[in-house]
Amino acid sequence: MFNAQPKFITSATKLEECPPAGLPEICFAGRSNVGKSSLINTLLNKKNIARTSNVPGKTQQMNYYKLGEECFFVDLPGYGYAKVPKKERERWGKSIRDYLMDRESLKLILHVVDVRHDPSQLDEDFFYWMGMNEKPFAVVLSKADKISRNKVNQAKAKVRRIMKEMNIEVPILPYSASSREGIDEIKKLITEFV
Ligand SMILES: Nc1nc2c(ncn2[C@@H]2O[C@H](COP(=O)(O)OP(=O)(O)O)[C@@H](O)[C@H]2O)c(=O)[nH]1
Ligand SMILES: [Mg+2]
Repeated sequence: MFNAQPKFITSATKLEECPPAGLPEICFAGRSNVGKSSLINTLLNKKNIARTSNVPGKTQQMNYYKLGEECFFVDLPGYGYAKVPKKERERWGKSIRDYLMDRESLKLILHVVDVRHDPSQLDEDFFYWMGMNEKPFAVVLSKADKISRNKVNQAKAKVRRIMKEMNIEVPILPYSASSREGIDEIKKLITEFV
């Protein structure tokens, strides 16, 4: 699957604009700038198929990538970027919610959190909401190269604690785009869900 030549398919601003449902989908969610697009590039061994940037909030659409005839990767718009006008944010919020709740071919949600920061209120709301709705999801702790192993383990324990309070048990996977640490575990998880 990961060896297939990936292709950019389309950008959708709402559920109705997504390609016809069929192939299993894996989506990448999380705040702006946490490394969602980088994760897609790293998984696909591409420098820049998914647009990465230093300018948070730039990816405002659901971007579809097709891996051979096997599955879609969907890069979701990042949330929590204050400089985006409120109306805009509300519109994406609704689009993302509709997508997450109603997209029948969605098999796994990878929620990306920057390992250096505690999950925000929005992250926690997201965990809770995914748990309540029994959605298949996992947490990816990105940028693990930026702090010590010890700190990474602490961050992982903290997220596990937050989840436990919500009665949620999901994989929590530290990873780094620059060292590729953790990438095999993420690939394995994706393969299990596709
Ligand atoms: N050091 C390091 N930088 C990363 C990692 N992942 C992403 N970045 C950087 O973080 C910034 C935001 O990444 P991007 O993938 O565009 O985030 P997105 O907004 O969530 O899609 C970019 O400058 C990336 O190069 C990582 O694992 N390690
Ligand atoms: Mg992005």
